[in-house]
Parts: sequence; C-alpha cells; structure tokens
Amino acid sequence: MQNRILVKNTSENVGQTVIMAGWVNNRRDQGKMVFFDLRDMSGILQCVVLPNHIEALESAKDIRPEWVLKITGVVNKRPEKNININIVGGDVELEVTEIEILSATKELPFANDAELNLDTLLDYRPLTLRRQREQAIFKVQNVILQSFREFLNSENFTEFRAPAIVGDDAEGGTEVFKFDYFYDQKASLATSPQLYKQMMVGVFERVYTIANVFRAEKHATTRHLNEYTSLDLEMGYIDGPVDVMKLETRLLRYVAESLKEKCSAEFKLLGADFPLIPESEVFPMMKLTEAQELISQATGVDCTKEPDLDPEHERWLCEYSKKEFNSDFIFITNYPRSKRPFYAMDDPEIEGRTKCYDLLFRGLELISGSQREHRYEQLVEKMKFKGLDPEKFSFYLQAFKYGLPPHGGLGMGLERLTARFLNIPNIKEATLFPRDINRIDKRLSE
Ligand code: AMO
Repeated sequence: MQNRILVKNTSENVGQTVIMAGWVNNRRDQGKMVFFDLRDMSGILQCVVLPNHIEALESAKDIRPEWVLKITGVVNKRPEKNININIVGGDVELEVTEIEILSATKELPFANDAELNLDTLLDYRPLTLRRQREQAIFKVQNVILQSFREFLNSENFTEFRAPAIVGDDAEGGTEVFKFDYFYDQKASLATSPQLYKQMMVGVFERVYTIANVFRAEKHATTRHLNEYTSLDLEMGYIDGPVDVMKLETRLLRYVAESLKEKCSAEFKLLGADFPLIPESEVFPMMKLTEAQELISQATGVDCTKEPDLDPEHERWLCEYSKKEFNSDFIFITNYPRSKRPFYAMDDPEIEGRTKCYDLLFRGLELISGSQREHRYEQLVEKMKFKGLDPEKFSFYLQAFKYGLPPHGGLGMGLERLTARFLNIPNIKEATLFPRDINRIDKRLSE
C-alpha cells in the first residue's frame, strides 16, 4: 500500500498527516467521539475520531474488532500523563480524519480479551493467533529459529533439507505413519532426520536441519504432538559426546541471550522469567545411575533398575539442578543400550551403557543426543542386536562403508523449547497448528 506507515514509525511523524492500515483491535465510544486501537504487524496504536470529522465519525461508530481499515490522520503527541513507555507508539495517538473500510467482518465468536480454554484457542486458531498473547509466543519462537540458525552458521554448520517421505522407519522405538506409495510400495513419514543428517556429515562435516517430523504414537499429553518441528544437528571429528554437549550449551546460551535482547516485552507480557544458565563450559551433568540413586534416596522409591526416567523424575532432577547448580538445564548421560537406538555408540567403559544423553530443561526432556557408532562393522552388529535387517539400511550404510569420521549430534523439539522458555504448561499452545490424536485443525471426534 503506497505511503503507508507502520505503528512503530508513528513517533517519528508527530505533526504529519499519514496513511495507516490495520485491524481494529477494540473500540471505545465516548459520547461525541470514538476511540479505537489499530493493530498492524509492528504494534497497536490508539486512534481518536473527533466530532468535527463527521464522515469518519459515522464510520467509526460501525467498526468492530477485526475490521480491516485504511485510515488517514494526524499524528499527535499524547499528553504527558497518557504516555505509555512500555509499548511501541505509546507516546503518540492518531487523530483520524478519514476511514476507508477494507473489510467489514462478522462479530468475533469471543471477546478479544477473554480468557479462552485450550480447545477454543485451537478451534479458532486463525483468529486466536491474532491475539497479543499468542503473537508473543510465536514471535519468541521465530527468534528461537533465527538464533538457532545464526549460531550454527557462525560455527561453520551447513543447513540442509531432509526428506519427509522415507522408505522405512529411521529410528525404531517409535510408531510411524505408513502410506501407499507407487508400484505397490509402502512409504512412511520421517520420525526424525537422523539417518540423513549422519549421511550429510560425510558431505559437509557439520550440518543442521529444521524438519517437520511425524510420530504416530497415541499420546494425549501436554508434551507430545504427532507432528513436531525437530531442530537437528550433527558434527564430525568429535573426541566424544562432551564435544556435542559443549556446543549445545553455547547454542542454548546464545538463544537465551537473543531472546533477552529481542523479546523482553514478550517475556514480560507472558509473565515468563529468563532461564538460569551457569557460566560453565557445559551444563551440569550426571550419569543416569547417579541421578536414579539421588531420586531413590530423596523419594524412598527405588528407581535404580529403570531404563529411563519418569516425567516426575525429570521434574525432580530439574529442581535439584536449580538448587544445587543454579541451572535450569541438566544433562543426564549414559542411558542403557537396550533403550537407545542402534546408531548410538556403546560406552566401552560401562557395560551395557551408551554414549547417549538427554538434556532436561525446567522439568522436561528437551534434547536427545549421542556420539554415534561410525564404524561400519560395529554399526551392522548393533542393527542386528536391535533385530533390524542391515539389508534394509543399505542406502544409509554406504556412508559408513566409505568413511565417516567419529561424529555426534542431537535433536531438540522446537515446541518444547518454546514452551519451557515461556513456562507454558502445554506444548500445544506453543504450536501454531497442533496435530494430536484428537485434532487436525478440526476436532476429529466431531
Ligand atoms: P527423540 O526421539 O528423543 O530423539 O526426540 C528428540 C526430541 O524431540 C522432541 N520430541 C517431541 N516433541 C513433541 N512431540 C513428540 N511426540 C516428541 N517426540 C520427541 C523432544 C525430544 O527430546 N534422532 C534423535 C535425536 C538425536 O539423537 O540426534 C531423536 O529423534 O524435545
């Protein structure tokens, strides 16, 4: 739109007649004049229509939330007592002289500032995403994605695109969506870009990808989705898993600092605190067995024989880490071979254990990672141990047959990361269009 200015630029235009466009956020009639807030991509601006602009006043009396307007008006400095320094354009208001209605709409199914439950938030997603709170969540998510890329680019990683259609399940251990493909073949949706990122280490040494991945598990929890965004990286020429954990520590510190710099207003609006991040080269870490000992001693319930942590154990360990190490992040290492995928390297120093780790963040598993088995013969052995047919993986195994360096990497759920940064209890709120067993945009039971 020609000559349009944005809310964020109004302060530089005091005294000028300007053209603006956006949505009506809300309207307040005050007898002879009308106030409304105009929302555009950069912020929300107070507009006032005075009685001397008769046509504009007539239009202003009709408008309702979410109508789309083009307006002309004069930018005025607000009286000192009405200045709001906390918002963009909070020091000015627009005295409206003309209103052109670009889209008149029906009444919204809910009040703009009403508290909505999760189902309503999701049933009306195209509308509820326009709310300030939802916008703030996804602005934060956008900065997470940007800073993830920035950091890895600066560390000589190359971004690649992994396929979503795959022939067979990459990982084992999780349910897959299968569908019919050409020539009577079955294909499936990728549960992770795992095998492709490992192959790509043979090409670029250090790679990352941001992939939509699909899990066919029938969960109905606050931390599982059937489609999520996986932030994956893989790096060659490592000495051990700690090299990956150190990089991960710096990566998350960078993301947190970027959020502090760019999203303080959003954190404030959502009532979220920035996480506690220790100065150390790597987040605190402990072996799974040590963690289980601690939990068993503290709770009196023996969990030392378990192959994994329960959600309440993850929460307990995060509280412990906060108290003991002043850190909202903690690594748990050396998960058992029986529970970890075939590609994870065994730890020769601890019988039956792998060079695998998880990173817990504010009570939830955020990341899984490991050093991988890069030696062809050993990898084939590990596949057989897991009951997998190496023949089926011959495409992937080419990379190993013809020289892959020692390497390792990690996968991190974008929605979990966003939700934990913002202390949002259900990751569906941190997912634009969540897919779960009950919903693909619409409720499936309906
Ligand atoms: P894993 O299966 O543990 O590991 O997944 C890694 C991370 O992805 C997120 N995540 C999920 N988020 C939402 N809904 C789900 N159903 C879901 N499942 C997993 C979590 C989890 O920590 N290939 C390995 C990673 C690696 O070793 O590089 C993998 O996919 O945040």
